[in-house]
Amino acid sequence: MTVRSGFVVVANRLPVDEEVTSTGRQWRTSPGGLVTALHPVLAVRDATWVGWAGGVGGAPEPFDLDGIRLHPVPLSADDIERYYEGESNTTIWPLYHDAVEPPTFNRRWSDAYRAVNERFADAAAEVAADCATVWVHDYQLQLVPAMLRARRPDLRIGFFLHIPFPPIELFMQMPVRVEILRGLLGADLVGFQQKLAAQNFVRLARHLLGLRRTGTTVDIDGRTTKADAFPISIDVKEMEELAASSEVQARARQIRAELGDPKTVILGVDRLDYTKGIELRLDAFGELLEEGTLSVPDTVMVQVATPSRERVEHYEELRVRVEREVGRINGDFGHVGVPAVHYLHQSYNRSELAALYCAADVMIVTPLRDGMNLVAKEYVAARIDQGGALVLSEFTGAASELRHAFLCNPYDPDGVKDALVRAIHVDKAEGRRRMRLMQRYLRAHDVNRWARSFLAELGAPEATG
Ligand code: ADQ
Repeated sequence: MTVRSGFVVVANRLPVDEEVTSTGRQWRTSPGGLVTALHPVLAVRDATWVGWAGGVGGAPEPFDLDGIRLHPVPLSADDIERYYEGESNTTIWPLYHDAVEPPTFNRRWSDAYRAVNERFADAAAEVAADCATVWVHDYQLQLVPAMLRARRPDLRIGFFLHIPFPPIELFMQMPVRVEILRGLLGADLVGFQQKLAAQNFVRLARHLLGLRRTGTTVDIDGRTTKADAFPISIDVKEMEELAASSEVQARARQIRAELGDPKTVILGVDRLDYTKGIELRLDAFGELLEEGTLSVPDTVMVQVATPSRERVEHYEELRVRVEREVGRINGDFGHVGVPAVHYLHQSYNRSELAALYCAADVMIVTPLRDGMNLVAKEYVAARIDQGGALVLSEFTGAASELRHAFLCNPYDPDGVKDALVRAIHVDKAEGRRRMRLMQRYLRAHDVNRWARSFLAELGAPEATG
């Protein structure tokens, strides 16, 4: 019999990975991401998480892990290709990120997107108790709120978009624009990373559907949908504790030693994604070496690029371009045993990431567009010594909050170079002042506050237990 919950999270991915061991298969919680963000609110509620468990074809039976009930939704090979790699990551992802790569529109992908969204809505409708709160996440599931409301009008439905929401003129390119907008309007509350995105959304509701709005509330079908900004954050305390541990501090020293104890270590950490501006930062670094403003081995750069969406064409092409550029810079400016750029196409655990953050004098985060960017926040939280400096693109959600970073326009190469040089040479006291102010802000705006404020606004009952 299906166990029904008063609180349901719906996201494309379940927060677990399947591990094959000598004794068989077992599940373990996957680190980072949404699960870290939601754990505090999930742990105290009787919660079910609906999502894809990874893998192709049939889904495992629902199971419990670390106090959360997991309800897997199956995806076939065709679904993965059309709903996930196609509509989600080749149509919606680039379009919502200012079309920095041209989106591709394909009717078969839209059909698969609709069918998979139906499947998620069915699963959520099945596991939600009477009058439960359901929190749907992200761009892969924008049709779910309306589909779920049609099945279960008793539910409180929230939706949070982790990526930017585009201006009207870009959104209007979507062939299925009315359906997507109606899908989102099925929620009682639609949350965005930034105020501007919430405004784009309510303006669009008026423009495309002629709906009446008051402030950021839209009237639809005799009820209302509210849109607002809820900037996501990180578990600040966890990062501070990790950074303070003797293992991480020792590893940070070791990393610097392995890099040849340079004066300046510049660090980039991203998913290998064309929105993250990895190429433009390599170009900026390359030009500074070329001009002699910086030199190896005094200054070295470490670029960690987590493998991502490797079957999507734009991503394959990006990898080739980035690796070619790293090779060129190292060929021109590296020395025997001392490359200018240490490029790591790998995933790391939280401790290694924290050690990298602690080892870096300058963190460089230059997306062309980014909903928030948690790496920037993690770096600031990790600098418990108040050392280091952050170069941050104005086109990230984080830039609205981390005002004491060295902000730059990623479309202006000289501006990026200038911000990097200023960050490298910042006076120690001034650097500490900036770091302290950003840390104070982050401590007051951590992920727990994000989740609680969204749920409070949604009118979810207070958790007990
Ligand atoms: P992402 O585009 O994935 O997230 P980001 O916010 O930077 O981007 O989050 C990346 C996460 O992955 C961070 O927690 C980081 O520590 C981790 N990570 C990065 N590289 C790693 C590596 N090599 N090994 C291990 N972990 C690594 C989307 C949106 C963002 C939004 C988030 C959350 O695109 O704008 O901030 O969701 O809403």
